[in-house]
Amino acid sequence: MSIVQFSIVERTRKSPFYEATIAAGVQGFTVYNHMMMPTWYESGEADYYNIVNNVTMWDVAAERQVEITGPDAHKLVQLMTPRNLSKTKIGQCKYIPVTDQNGGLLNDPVLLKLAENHYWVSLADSDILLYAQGIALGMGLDVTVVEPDVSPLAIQGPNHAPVMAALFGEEINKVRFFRFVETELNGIPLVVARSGWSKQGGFELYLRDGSRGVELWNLVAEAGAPHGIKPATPNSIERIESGLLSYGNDMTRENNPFEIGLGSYCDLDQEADFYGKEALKRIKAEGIKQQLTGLVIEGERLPGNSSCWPVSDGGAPAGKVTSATWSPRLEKNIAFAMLPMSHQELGTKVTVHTPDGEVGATVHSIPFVS
Ligand code: THG
Repeated sequence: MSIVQFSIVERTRKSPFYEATIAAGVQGFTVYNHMMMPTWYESGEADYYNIVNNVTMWDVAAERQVEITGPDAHKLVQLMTPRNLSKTKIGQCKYIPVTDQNGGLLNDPVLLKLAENHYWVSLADSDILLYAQGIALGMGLDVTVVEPDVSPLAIQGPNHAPVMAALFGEEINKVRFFRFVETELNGIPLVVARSGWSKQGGFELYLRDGSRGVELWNLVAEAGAPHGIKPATPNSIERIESGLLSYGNDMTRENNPFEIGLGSYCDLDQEADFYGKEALKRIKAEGIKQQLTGLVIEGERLPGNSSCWPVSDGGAPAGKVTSATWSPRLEKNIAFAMLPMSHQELGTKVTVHTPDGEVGATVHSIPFVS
């Protein structure tokens, strides 16, 4: 039992749903975008079963938004990502790798287009507000870059539809994947998108008035109660099984989009300019040296959700594990690992150096469960 304590003071912010999550029995937090984010309720595995078997509600307010408005808003957003945004429609979400001048990944957010020259960039954990503001200042762009009072609450799981219908009416379930509508609930202003960081289906409710967080949480909990809704969080078991990547774990500034399987989101031939265009063209021409792949790790159930273990082959270093978990559905230890191109073939055998000793592992495709 560790006796280390983290001091949480004002600069580590609390979510508008914070009090509600405490009342709901949250047991763990992480810090994400300078905000406390819940990480588990009953246990990682019990939460996982609630997500994959029924329906859950998640405080993901820490997925903070960068709001970009003004005549040059589109230009600024496009400068930040290799994804081609020229055909993005109002009411559409897009998953956008954000790259620097070297093609290094700075974040992997979801972009929402609210109007012409009005965007939200829904962040993973890194300081993109300052990056966007820096580009705007340096380039003399006519934009406003702010963090708005917007906090997502996710409803995830196969049984999400009746909960959504109870809240918003049947029509809401016609919203397509990665599309959103602007609406309200008892006068609480919301953006409602079919999206979320699981592959179990569901929506995200972007709360546009932080003073009404507990009220929104309670409305969802009440509407969900007859359907057995449970509080949960972004869950590492579900997301590793499903192949969803975590910025800061499975990718950092040291990685380019091709290495982590996001090459299909990069249009290097588009007319528009973006940071990293020349670097990514060079990287693509030269070919990548390593790639994120799946691993099935032998032996007993691994302790907790761990990562960053060295990988070797015949005594020589051969990359590292970036995320690992026990998979209840496969009854195996599964992981993502950054391995050299020489070790990408499915079925390749390697050795993983866990804190409990060396174990064998086999290269596997991502996702593990689909
Ligand atoms: N929702 C919102 N903000 C977020 C996340 C989210 N910010 C942080 C983090 N998650 C960003 N990362 C991801 C990674 C994957 C997806 C969404 C956000 C995702 N990908 C789909 C997939 O892999 O199937 C589809 C992407 C596409 O085809 O465009 O959903 O979850 N608000």
